[in-house]
Amino acid sequence: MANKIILDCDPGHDDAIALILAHGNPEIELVAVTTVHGNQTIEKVTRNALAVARIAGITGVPFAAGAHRPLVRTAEVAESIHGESGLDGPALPPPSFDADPRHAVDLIIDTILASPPGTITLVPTGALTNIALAVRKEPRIASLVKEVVLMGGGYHGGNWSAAAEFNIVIDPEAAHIVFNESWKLTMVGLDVTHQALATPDVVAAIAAVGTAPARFVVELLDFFGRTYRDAQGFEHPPVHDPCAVALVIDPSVMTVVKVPLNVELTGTLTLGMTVADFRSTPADGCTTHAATNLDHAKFWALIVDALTRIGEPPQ
Ligand SMILES: [Ca+2]
Repeated sequence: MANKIILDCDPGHDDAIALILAHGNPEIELVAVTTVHGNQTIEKVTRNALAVARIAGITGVPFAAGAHRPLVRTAEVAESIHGESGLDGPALPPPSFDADPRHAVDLIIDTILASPPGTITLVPTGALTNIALAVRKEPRIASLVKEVVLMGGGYHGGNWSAAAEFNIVIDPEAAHIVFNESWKLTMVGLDVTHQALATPDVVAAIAAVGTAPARFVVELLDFFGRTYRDAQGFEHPPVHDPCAVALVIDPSVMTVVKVPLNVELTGTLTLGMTVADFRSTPADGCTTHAATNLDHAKFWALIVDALTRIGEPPQ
């Protein structure tokens, strides 16, 4: 039986690839897509999500816009990485359907309450604002979801500060709520995603699929590669967000360890740091996990496989 997921995202080049992977992989049933401020404004990332839906041929799945800013902090976007549109590089078609009229928080809650307990996995790949608001509005979802598998954080270091990763540091209070809930949570952080590099052989394998969605991904990776080289000194870009989807598809794609995790809210140098306590065996009540090592070949094979299955969707 396919894993039902709600993808809560801020497309974003790597979010777009996460969406394509979730749609194209038969182990995943995409039951809702929600958007959150982050890589760009909520208006832009929602438009981008709908454009990706059209390119990838995603239909019959509700898409809803969520929080336009963090719980406490001023909104901050990642234009240096994702450009003015949030998805610079390829041409973006107008959407083929409208966003769901509900707020993302309500779509998340409605979807979980309408599903059998333990069947929905939340996959956040942006700031955790919507997820935090959802569990505050409807606390029952904490025990009703199967688990939370999120892209964000990292125990070795940051990318938006020395200590903190972008998704966490732009809304650290929301992340603190989500990391301290009772649900099973797995942090797919920079420790793993910085291994998910789109090397030239990877880009060639995607290009060889030869379809419009594959060309779209190649154009995304071309822009993303340039900004990651210029802004962060990477030779090849780390493609973060599909790693979280890949873990839901196939746990053998990475190593995961149970470890106490928390989010720093008061550090002057370490705000938004995800602190992992590796000193001893976690207590029985520990529900947090961290991904550590990625199988690079297996991960990228999933992306190529998803694109192959998607083929040429009718436009
Ligand atoms: Ca993202």
